[in-house]
Amino acid sequence: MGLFDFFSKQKKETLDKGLEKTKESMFSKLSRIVAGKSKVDEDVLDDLEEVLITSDVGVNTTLKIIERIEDRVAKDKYVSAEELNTILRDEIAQLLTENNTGDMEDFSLEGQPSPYVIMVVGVNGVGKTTTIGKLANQFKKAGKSIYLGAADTFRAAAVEQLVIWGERVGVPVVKQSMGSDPASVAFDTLSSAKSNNADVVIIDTAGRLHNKVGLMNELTKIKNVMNKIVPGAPHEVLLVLDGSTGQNAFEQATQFTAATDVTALAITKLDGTAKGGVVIGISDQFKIPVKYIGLGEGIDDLQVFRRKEFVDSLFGG
Ligand SMILES: Nc1nc2c(ncn2[C@@H]2O[C@H](COP(=O)(O)OP(=O)(O)OP(=O)(O)O)[C@@H](O)[C@H]2O)c(=O)[nH]1
Ligand SMILES: [Mg+2]
Repeated sequence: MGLFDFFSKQKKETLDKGLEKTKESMFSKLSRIVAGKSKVDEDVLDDLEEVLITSDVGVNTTLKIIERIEDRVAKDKYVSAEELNTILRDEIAQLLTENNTGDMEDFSLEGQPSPYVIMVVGVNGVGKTTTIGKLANQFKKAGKSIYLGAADTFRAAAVEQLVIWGERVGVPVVKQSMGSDPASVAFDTLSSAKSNNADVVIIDTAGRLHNKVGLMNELTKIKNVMNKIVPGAPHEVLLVLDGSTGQNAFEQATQFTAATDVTALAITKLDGTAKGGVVIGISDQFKIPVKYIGLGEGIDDLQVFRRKEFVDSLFGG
């Protein structure tokens, strides 16, 4: 087995293991609804609707999927119950593509401006800092030079946590004292990155969500400062959502997309939850690409989202 095969096998294992709970839950429910049935009929579709909703796909997206399957059943006249899994997989993969959540590019940053600036946002505890550490690790492995900016100045521990990740990955972290202006930290980080010809900058932000106006003002201020140093920055506003919170993640996405222009999503903590269906629903409701998924606390437990791999892993390849 070549090195490449070894790594792709390892990645598949991480994905399968991470999605295990969602898969088990969905799979067993699906098996139950088709058990003893020969074809996909109204009853099966009613049950399927319930399965998708209880798997946190969300009501709107579930109805969309059911409608598509209904159309397909109507067209094909007879669809056997065994085919349900395949059809479901096709329709979900198709839906993800239509929602801009296709296969995301890797960490090569081809054709991207340099430094490529990523601002990471999201409420407390969703996994922002951890995701930044994991991302920095992957960019570094891809041969990129990186600067991290500790613009979550709200808690001393937040700065400390990013510094620890910086040491672990071996990348510089720009910081100021606790309570300092986040925009000023962003300024310093981009300035250092620019004068050192860095390829990537990732900025951590505080997850406070007192109110939409306050959040919007703060994020706008950080963005304006970035744009002054690196025109066009931030190139990516990455919203981190905790997948294990299910419907709550939808709520957070609503609030953040109203406060700022979110360009990409990272959905974390898919391991240890049966709510992995949120990835499908959130992609469909917000039409923002799901770029990364978090599958554990370890440094290698972050993957670039690939729709086919995801769907295959969820429904058994
Ligand atoms: N199981 C699992 N845990 C994760 C994942 N991502 C993050 N965590 C854990 O979630 C907890 C919170 O992560 P942080 O990265 O500190 O979250 P944060 O958004 O930076 O939080 P604040 O700085 O408080 O706003 C930590 O214990 C992480 O190890 C994941 O994909 N899977
Ligand atoms: Mg943090």
